[in-house]
Amino acid sequence: MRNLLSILALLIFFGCKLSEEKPIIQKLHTNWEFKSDHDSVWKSASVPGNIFSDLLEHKIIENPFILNNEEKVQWVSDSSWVYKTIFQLNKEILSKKHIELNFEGLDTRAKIYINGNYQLDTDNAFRNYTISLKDITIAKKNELKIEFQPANLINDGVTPFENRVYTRKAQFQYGWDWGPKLNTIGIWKDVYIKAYDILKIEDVYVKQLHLSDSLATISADISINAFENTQLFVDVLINNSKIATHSLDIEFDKKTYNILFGINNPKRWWPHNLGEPYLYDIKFIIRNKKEILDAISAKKGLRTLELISEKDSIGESFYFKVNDVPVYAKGANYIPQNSFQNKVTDQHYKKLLNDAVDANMNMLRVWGGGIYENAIFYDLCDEKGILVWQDFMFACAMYPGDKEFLANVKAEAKHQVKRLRNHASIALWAGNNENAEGWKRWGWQNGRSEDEKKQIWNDYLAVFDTILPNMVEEFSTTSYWESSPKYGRGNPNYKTEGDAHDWWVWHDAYSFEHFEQNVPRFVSEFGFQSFPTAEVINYINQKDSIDIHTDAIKSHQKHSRGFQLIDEYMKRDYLVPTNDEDYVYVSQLLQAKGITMGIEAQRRAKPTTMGSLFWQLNDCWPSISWSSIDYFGNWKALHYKARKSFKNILISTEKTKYDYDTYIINDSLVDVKGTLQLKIIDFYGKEIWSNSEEIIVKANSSQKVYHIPQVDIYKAGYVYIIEFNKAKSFYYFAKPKDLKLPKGIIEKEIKKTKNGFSINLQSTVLQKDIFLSSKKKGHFSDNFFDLLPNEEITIEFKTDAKTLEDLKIKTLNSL
Ligand code: BMA
Repeated sequence: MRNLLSILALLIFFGCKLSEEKPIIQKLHTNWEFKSDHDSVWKSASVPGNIFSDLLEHKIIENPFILNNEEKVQWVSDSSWVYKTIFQLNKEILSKKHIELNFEGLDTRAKIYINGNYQLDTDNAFRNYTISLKDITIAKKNELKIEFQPANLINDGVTPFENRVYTRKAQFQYGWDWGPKLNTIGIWKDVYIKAYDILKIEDVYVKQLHLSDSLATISADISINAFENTQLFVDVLINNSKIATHSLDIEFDKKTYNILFGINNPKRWWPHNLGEPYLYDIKFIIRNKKEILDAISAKKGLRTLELISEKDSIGESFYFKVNDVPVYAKGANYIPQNSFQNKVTDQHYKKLLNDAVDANMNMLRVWGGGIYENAIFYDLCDEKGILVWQDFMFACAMYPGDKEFLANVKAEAKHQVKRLRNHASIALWAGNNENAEGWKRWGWQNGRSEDEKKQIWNDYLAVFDTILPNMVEEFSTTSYWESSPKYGRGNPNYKTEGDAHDWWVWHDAYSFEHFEQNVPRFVSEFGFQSFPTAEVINYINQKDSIDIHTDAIKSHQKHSRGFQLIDEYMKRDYLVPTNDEDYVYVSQLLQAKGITMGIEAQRRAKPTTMGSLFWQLNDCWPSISWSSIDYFGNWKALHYKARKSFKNILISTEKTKYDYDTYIINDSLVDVKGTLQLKIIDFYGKEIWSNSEEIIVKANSSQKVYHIPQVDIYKAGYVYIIEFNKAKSFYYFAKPKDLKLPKGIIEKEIKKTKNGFSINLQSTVLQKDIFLSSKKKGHFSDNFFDLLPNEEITIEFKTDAKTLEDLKIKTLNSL
């Protein structure tokens, strides 16, 4: 029906009868079977998918995400596997002059056979492969067979590195400090037939040549693969209206045709916290007088965007300029959402990226040990106005530099840069994660000869200083950054130049206060772990109640000092609970406290500092990790508190030598006027001191707006409340463990609403870090918040549940 309607619309549009002759696409996702290479029995398989999912489906392995099962399934990655399917080509396809078979992603080293005849070897999960079926006799029924080598294939590479670096696939699957070792093989992306007669469009590059308020000049490079010389037309449509028709002299072979057009009074694309992320729908239809031969469209956001990295009085800047405005980047590092990519649904992408926007994040870094993400990820980032810092997929290692490897990397980079270049959200291509820091600082050079070291560094430069920047330059207009971070924290310049990974806290066990004393220019990683919510813990253990001392939980903590560090830091700031449920709650508060201290110190340092991306947004399996959202999508305390610290208008107070200094950080692009209201109260609501002042906070700035001296006040029992327009902040003068929080009842009233429940809370005393929880699946509009004495607060709980009898309320007061 929809097809019919669009054909009808086109008929009306062209005012003549145009039939559609676009290439025919037939997905090959059915009839798949698999077996290990030494087995004789074939079993049904899902495509796209991977070997673990298929084995799990047939109950040959146990769920590796629960208990200690991960270790039981390691044999899977040591085996060779074969997949096959029988496919039929219908008459229409068979009648076409050109028939090709496309693989969007094979993981990884495989041999492809059609009807028993060898076709192709593959060795890069990040590239696509095409086989022309033109010269192969294609019967109506055909067998496609793919033989995969073991995922853990030991490579006989010339340089002695970790095994993973020799195979171009997701590196985290070999095990990471937040992820299991579940190294997959399989057909992980679409497989399809494409059939056509005269031509197909390969690609369109919609390039913005010039952008002003009155005009955008756009150039479109349309790559066409044609099989005859012919005269055709291209119609250009913007937001479904035809703006131009050009004639094209199409020549045999792969060629690129350039079309220029303009958009008057263009609307710009903005990160969502600064404006509307407006997208133009731009479509190109290639046709002759009778029929449409192919069409391609792109959603295009018009904006200027560049990384500004230039020498200044401090060292070297690192910030992003969007539409000529320096933009403070707020967000997190993103890792793959599952060890098994086939389990990640569109819904997962939508939810996670909504969660990022809800937490006022305007940038995500797609970290280099994962994957180049699916199209939907970038489409949603475009739509939602989230900037993407895109790493190439290289992390924490030195990589080979032989000819074959370099050619493979070059093809991968070309493919990925071209694939993502139309996205308004792409802000940066970065070469790798911590490879340079590791080489210079982590002892990787130990025990190697001078020649060997020279060779390894030259190989590094070949990839990250030559091939990757060249590919980015040749195929896009995006900025390139060689390695994140620019300097390791052993180098004194780490604070004054480029981006930094601030792991003094956590890895080096420095206090959270170190975030305030040492603020780099752009913090592209800093993080702290916490336990996930009860749902995840109970799933790992397959139990009904929280137990964090099981072997299963231990096997889901991948950082060797993880538990010890959480405990050590908790002792510094909190009273350490003895029961597991409370411990989990405080671990989340601890993580949120540390990371928001970092975010706020970094934002106060604007414009010297221009970015805060914490480590890490999400999890790839149920685990104890640095994430702010757990494997099941539940927000930890950090996500709720980061949402406040990332607001466009933030009030933030810092203790200095003699004072408490209050700043207002205004990320919006207008000056903001208002009344600054300040008061200190005790935990029973008695006012100790108050003041107010009219102020103006400059656009896009961080401004010190008030200070009070450190007079002798009752630090354990007072809270400092600062309000400015709708913004509000609470500052405590003592560490949580030293606060004298009163015991007091929280009155609650629960009402059923259309989308769940509304929960009304009040108390006669200050209640710190109220945590609402229920076993019912749902989302609280706020959580881990403070409630002031005699104030009312209403929280919405969005859920499909019909009742809410098990609502639990925890506070720091009640521990
Ligand atoms: C950073 C990342 C990851 C790692 C994380 C936590 O350095 O780049 O490699 O998982 O730290 O240790």
